[in-house]
Amino acid sequence: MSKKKLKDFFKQSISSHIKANSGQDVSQATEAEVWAALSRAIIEHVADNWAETKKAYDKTRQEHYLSAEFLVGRSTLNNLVNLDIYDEAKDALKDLGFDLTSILEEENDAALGNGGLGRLAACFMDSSATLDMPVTGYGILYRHGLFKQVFDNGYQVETPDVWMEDDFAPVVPHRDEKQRIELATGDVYAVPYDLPITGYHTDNVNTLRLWKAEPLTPFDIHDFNAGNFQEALEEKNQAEDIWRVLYPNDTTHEGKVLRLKQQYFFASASVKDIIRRHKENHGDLRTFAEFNSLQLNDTHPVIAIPELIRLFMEEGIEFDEASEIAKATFAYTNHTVLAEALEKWDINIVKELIPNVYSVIEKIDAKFRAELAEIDAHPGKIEYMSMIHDGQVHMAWLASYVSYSINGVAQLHTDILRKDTLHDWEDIYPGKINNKTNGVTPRRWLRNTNPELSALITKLLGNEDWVKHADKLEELLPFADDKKVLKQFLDVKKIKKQQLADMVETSLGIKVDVDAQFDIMIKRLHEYKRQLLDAFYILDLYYRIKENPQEDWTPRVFFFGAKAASGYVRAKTIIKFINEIAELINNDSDVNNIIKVVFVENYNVSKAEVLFPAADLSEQISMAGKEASGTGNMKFMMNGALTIGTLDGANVEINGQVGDENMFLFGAKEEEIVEILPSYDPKVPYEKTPGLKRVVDTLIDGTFSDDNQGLFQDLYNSLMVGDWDQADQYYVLGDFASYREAKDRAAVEFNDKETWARKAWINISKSGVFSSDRTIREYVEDIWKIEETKI
Ligand code: 7GP
Repeated sequence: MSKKKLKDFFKQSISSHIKANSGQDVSQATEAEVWAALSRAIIEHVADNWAETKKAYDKTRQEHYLSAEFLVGRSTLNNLVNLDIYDEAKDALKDLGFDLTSILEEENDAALGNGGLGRLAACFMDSSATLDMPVTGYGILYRHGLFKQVFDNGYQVETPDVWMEDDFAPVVPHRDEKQRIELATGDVYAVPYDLPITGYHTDNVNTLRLWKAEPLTPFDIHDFNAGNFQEALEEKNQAEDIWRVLYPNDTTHEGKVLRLKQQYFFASASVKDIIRRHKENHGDLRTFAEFNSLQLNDTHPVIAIPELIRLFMEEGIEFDEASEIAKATFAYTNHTVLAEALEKWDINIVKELIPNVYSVIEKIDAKFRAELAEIDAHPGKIEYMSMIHDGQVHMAWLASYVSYSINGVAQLHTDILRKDTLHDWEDIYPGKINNKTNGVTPRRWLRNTNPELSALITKLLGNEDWVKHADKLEELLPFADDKKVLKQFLDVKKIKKQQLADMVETSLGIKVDVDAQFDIMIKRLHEYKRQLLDAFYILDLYYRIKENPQEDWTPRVFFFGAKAASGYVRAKTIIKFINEIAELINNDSDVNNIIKVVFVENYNVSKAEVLFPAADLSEQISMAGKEASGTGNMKFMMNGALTIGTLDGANVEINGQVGDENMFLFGAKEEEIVEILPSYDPKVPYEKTPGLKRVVDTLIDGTFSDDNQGLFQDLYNSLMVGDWDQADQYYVLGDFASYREAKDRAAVEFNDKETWARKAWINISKSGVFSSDRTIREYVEDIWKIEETKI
């Protein structure tokens, strides 16, 4: 289509969608209505290709990515750039009297995920489509995504995320493809809503299929006519509870049941959908594994395994054959070695909610035990590794047994899975565990969030090929010695810092100096990630500046963004502690012209898009061995920030790319931690590291107030009281001295702008391997065995 035709198409399509939706002329429409109409126009624009893509994929071997989370964020800008129709849409809107940039601001984030694992799934969707790979995502269309965080007197308060109250225009329902889901509490329908996933400069349009639950009957007419309105709606409410909220609080029995219900609901609906398509396209169920593979994104969808076997048995296939098909179909990704994240379900909950599925799990368990007995495995080992023991169903073990592939998400993480978390599986099934180091999509995280840096890169490389072939970024390396280019990079960085500064000033009323070093830590709040270590550093720095105000301190702004799980009290205490430190520092005129602390409220994908490009220093400071990979580390690197980090997760691989001289490494290594912890006494660094006692004691000496709730005392105790496996189990005090040395050094080095820019430039040049395109190619070749299927 010519540019003129495209623009006319958008004008016409947007106008008629608005008319159809509101009965009004486009000139009367609100910006939110225009955004919705634009979303529909995009769907209209891709509809034919979308249908054709589905057809093409149905003829070939396909991958199905099952995930309880897809943290997609906004879609519209991404679609416009991918489809190469940004300018036409912009011009069309201009003619209609609207400004595209402000229309795009109307889009709410689809926050259908918590953090790393969910955002990774979204990046994988983008890369799969871009590479023309037959991959379909399956998840849940949560009515309320991850909670909205507000701060009240520095405390995190959770409020509902009302992102789709006015409907969600970018998805289309397929009611004819609904599935009936069998639950002991009453069957429900699963209705699919499809989000088109465009790829960068390709005609293929992939699908993210998100399920909503509906009651079998809309309401009970007899109850209603009898005046029992509540009762009449009970079935409807029960069904809607299933998709009401991402991760209901599962500390109660009811919460646990609901969560298992969600998992089974979307796993069953997806498996049924995949079986339906297979039968329609290939007829014979026995060829299922030849044409389909299902990737389990952590343990949440693992219940799909017994469900698939159960459905095959319903079709007359014997258990043994059905389970062999399952073994050739499923692959499992592990995203964390934290013990509490390896999901287990009480037998009774599973039995009561999905009795027919439970009996299949029993069969799998028996088969597994028999197979292990045959190879003379130790009975104790068999018991430990079995799916059902200690009154619980062990989802990670179920996945590990049945899946033909188990993968970790960075080399170090995979090594730890092999030698530790899953070492029994590695013994018995050597080769099953493999590594797929994470990646991030350079479309969203560089091209679209940092158009200024992208333009510079494109100018230097002569074209935009790097957006699809991120390895080409390496050709930027020679410019590391080009002073003019480094100056241009610094100019871009300043623009991005100004944009963040503006956001912070508007939303929080805090003014920051864009010439200061922007030191940013954004990720979920967890003790192992050690936001507390950063907080202690900042507080220590505050005291040092107070003592020596005339020293030549580098101006710095410390940014945080983090949500804590609503039931995770200690994480919420850390948020309060940081907010207290921010209050103290930002209001102290002795220091607030040198340092400031900004805790960005309600950190989400859209805020991340402003934060990553503005960073000078990227905080990746987890205790070594705990962060499976990290993906924020990669987004910072691509945008030219230097990493301060431990040798953990993918930091190890970043270090492999840029070398020690282009990042700030500190802290105990994973193999050292293993040696140190058994005899570690946090009181030793507490007493011996100058300045450390002073900051730790602020938790109990009245410097800060938690309104007498004992929260800070508990945080203090977590560091200082108990044996090695209780006190400071994330080695915050142990690593403090080394962290302070590294961060002080990073502050001094920042003053040499050109050297800093050179190092940042090397980081950008070396970031290509962290494109999720590379990751997806590895999944495709080693696990999925699917082929590029271009329409
Ligand atoms: C995260 C890991 O913590 C992070 O290191 C990794 O980069 C990311 O997955 C993607 O692989 N894990 C989770 O989000 C997670 O385990 C628990 O969620 C349900």
